[in-house]
This record gives sequence, C-alpha cells and structure tokens, in this order.
Amino acid sequence: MIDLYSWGTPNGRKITIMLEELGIEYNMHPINIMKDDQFKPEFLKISPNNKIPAIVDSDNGLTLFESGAIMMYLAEKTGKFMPTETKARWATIEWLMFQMGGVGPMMGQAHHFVKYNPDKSEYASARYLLETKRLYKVIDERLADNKWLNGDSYSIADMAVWPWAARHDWQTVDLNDYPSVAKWYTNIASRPATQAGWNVPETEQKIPMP
Ligand SMILES: N[C@@H](CCC(=O)N[C@@H](CS)C(=O)NCC(=O)O)C(=O)O
Repeated sequence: MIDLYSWGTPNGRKITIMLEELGIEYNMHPINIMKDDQFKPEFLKISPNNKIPAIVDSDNGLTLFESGAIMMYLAEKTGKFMPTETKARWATIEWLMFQMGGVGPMMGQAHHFVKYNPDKSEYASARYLLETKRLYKVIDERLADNKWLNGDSYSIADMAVWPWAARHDWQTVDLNDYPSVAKWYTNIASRPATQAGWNVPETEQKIPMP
C-alpha cells in the first residue's frame, strides 16, 4: 500500500494521476502547503526538502521524496508506464528529466511572477514567461512527430509534464499557439485517471481546456 503525502499542485498531481492510472490503492495524506504543513517535523522525516509530494511504501518501508524519483519507483514496482526497450526507456527518462529540470522550475517561477505577484517585477515576469513559451515550443516540436513524449507510448514523462500544461491559464499561455501540445493535452485531459487524479485532494478547480 502506498501512503501519499501531497497537495493539489502540479507536482502533487503527477503522482495522483499516476496512481489512478495504475489503479493501485493509496492513502492520501493532505499536506496543506498554504498552511505550512510541509515544515512539520513528522513530514520532514520523509521529505527532508520540505516539499510535496512524498510517499511511503508500506510493502517494504521505503520512503521517497522528489516526484520524478517517485514516478520512476512506481513504474519499476508495477512494470507500467516506463518501457523496457532501451531507446524508449531512455527517451522516457530524458523527457522526465526535461520536466524535472526545466518545465517544473521555470513554469513554477512563471506562476510566481505572472499569477501571484503581477507587476512586482517586469523583468522576472518577462523572463519566466519567455522561458515558459520556449519550453512549450520544444514540447510542440517533439509532439508534432510523436504521439507521446517518449515516442510511442503514454508514459511517466507525459504524466509529469501534463499537470504543468494544466496551468496554462495561470501562465497566460494560449495552448492553441502550440497545436500539437493542445491535441496531446486534450487527449490526456479526457482520460478518467487524469480526471480522478486531478481531484485528489478534492478541489473545486476544473481542468482548464484550451
Ligand atoms: N523537485 C520537487 C519540487 C517539489 C515542489 O516544488 N513542491 C511544491 C509544491 S508543487 C512545494 O511543496 N512547495 C512548498 C514550499 O516550497 O514550501 C519535486 O518534483 O518533487
């Protein structure tokens, strides 16, 4: 059984969407980051970086933080959403790392300066919005010739990037400017597991559509 410590953010939703896709049972422990739950000593024991998401696997006592590591672990544990063939496996890891090192940190900053603190720093808003749009262009070009980020199969790479694209409204980005992203995004949004994972913990937020 997986115990998930998380909140309704893009990094949190990567894991709830994956767990719903896997159809495995999990206990959700909400860590309300708006109320500083992430700084509580008991959470720090499983997430030393004070950030959600984190998991405990009661089958073996393993604890993990960092969403990319959690996704790789769950893929390995279940044999799903990470191809075993060398080229596809490494394409999956490559695009997962692209999300972890680029999409997450940069779009996170765009949310900060474009949505939460508009007009605080014109320089920062412009910088992170420009980088966000550059990243969408990279994804758009990849998806122009490939149905999924790793090429042929829906994988943890798509599940990692999608919740960030699901903040396109916060970013003031029109996904229709990136037609291949818009098609990929809409396709994933229609999956029952995406819709279920979006809503853990329960939220009134709706999945924004392009
Ligand atoms: N690289 C980490 C980033 C995690 C992260 O930034 N989590 C945010 C929510 S999306 C958080 O917990 N923020 C609370 C804080 O920074 O105090 C991952 O992918 O797990």
